[in-house]
Amino acid sequence: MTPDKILVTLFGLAAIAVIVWFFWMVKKPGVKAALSSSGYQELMVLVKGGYTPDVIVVQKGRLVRLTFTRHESVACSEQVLFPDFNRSSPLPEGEPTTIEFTPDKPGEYGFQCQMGMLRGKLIVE
Ligand SMILES: [Cu+2]
Repeated sequence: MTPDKILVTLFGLAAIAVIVWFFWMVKKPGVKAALSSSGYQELMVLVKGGYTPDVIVVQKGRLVRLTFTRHESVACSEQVLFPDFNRSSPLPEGEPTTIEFTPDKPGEYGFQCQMGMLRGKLIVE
């Protein structure tokens, strides 16, 4: 191999390493819900091909109020479920829909569409 071929190969391997690191090793930090003046932890979630943000960070022991707005008509996302908190709600297209609950234990809890294809994570600190 000529030096420039070796260089290209090394560069390629480095690029692969970076891609692997970026997609599998980096933990998404998540978006913290904002504390409102009335003591709620509030966050807006956009529903379109997934949940944005899909990692939500809240504090335990305070009421959480998540407002989902669905900007698509595909059936997949027409419901959102929080199985660990016994909450679910239909999400009519274009209508902000609020889900409220109070997490009392720290941990990671999933939320999803009714088929489990769209997924998000709630981190309770
Ligand atoms: Cu779905």
